[in-house]
Amino acid sequence: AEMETALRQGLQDGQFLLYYQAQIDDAGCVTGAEALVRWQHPVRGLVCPAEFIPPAEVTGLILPLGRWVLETACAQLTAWSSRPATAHLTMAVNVSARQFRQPDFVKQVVELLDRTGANARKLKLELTESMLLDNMEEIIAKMSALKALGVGFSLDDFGTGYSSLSYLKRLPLDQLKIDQSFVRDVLTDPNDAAIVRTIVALAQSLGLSVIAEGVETEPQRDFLARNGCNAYQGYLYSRPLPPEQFESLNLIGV
Ligand code: G
Ligand code: G
Ligand code: MN
Ligand code: NA
Repeated sequence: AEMETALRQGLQDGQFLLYYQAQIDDAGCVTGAEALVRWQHPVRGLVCPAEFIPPAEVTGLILPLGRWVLETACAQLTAWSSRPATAHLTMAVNVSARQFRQPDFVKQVVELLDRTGANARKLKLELTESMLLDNMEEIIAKMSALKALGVGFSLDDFGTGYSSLSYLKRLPLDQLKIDQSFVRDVLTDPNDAAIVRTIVALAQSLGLSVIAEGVETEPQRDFLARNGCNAYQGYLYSRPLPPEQFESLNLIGV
């Protein structure tokens, strides 16, 4: 209850902010960013999402918070579009289960794309496996409606849940995102190496791109590249950064 009050107050007082983590292509260029929410609490300091996303989900405050995240990320996308150095950047936004299940979620996205003037083709929504398990028809309908506008979909934390091939085939996805738990020990744990190869093969057979998260070292990146990964995200390239610092990265090439 204390947390709920604090979250409510935080939303009212504008205590939330977005950090941006670079996404890198095979050539080493920054192609876009993942927006990651932070809570700048007046007393607690900078609070990580692991601490406040779960209670925000339980209390339903994830709905106004999620709307704020999407709107802020879209406004940033529009700002980037207007400058040559950043015009090519895409924006990945995490969407929580409860947020996506709202009956009017598609309408909300349409309205905020309108309001911010963001290019839908540069917006990518990150969904997780667990949230896609029930009500398949409704999920596909929502995803298809957004896809028709140009919005892309990436399946986050991939490999940590359970997705059958036939099930994945039905979803209008664009990308699988290899969970960082598999990337961490990919060079020393043969099981993780096998999982990574399997995810890449799965993505290829479904015609999807594949991004690895949590890439921290050059050898990890090389392993991933050798095994058919197309894109990378992790501390090797950049930590999640406030917008001004993100914009001062070398956005053209590494
Ligand atoms: O930001 P960090 O790098 O600590 O992310 C921790 C977790 O919080 C990740 O699982 C990420 O998906 C989640 N997360 C970060 N930002 C958002 C957000 O805006 N919305 C939702 N639903 N989850 C987020
Ligand atoms: O949405 P998701 O749960 O995937 O969020 C990514 C999380 O991983 C965030 O908490 C982000 O800060 C963290 N992260 C991003 N890159 C790295 C990395 O290279 N190493 C580690 N350990 N964590 C990372
Ligand atoms: Mn994510
Ligand atoms: Na993830």
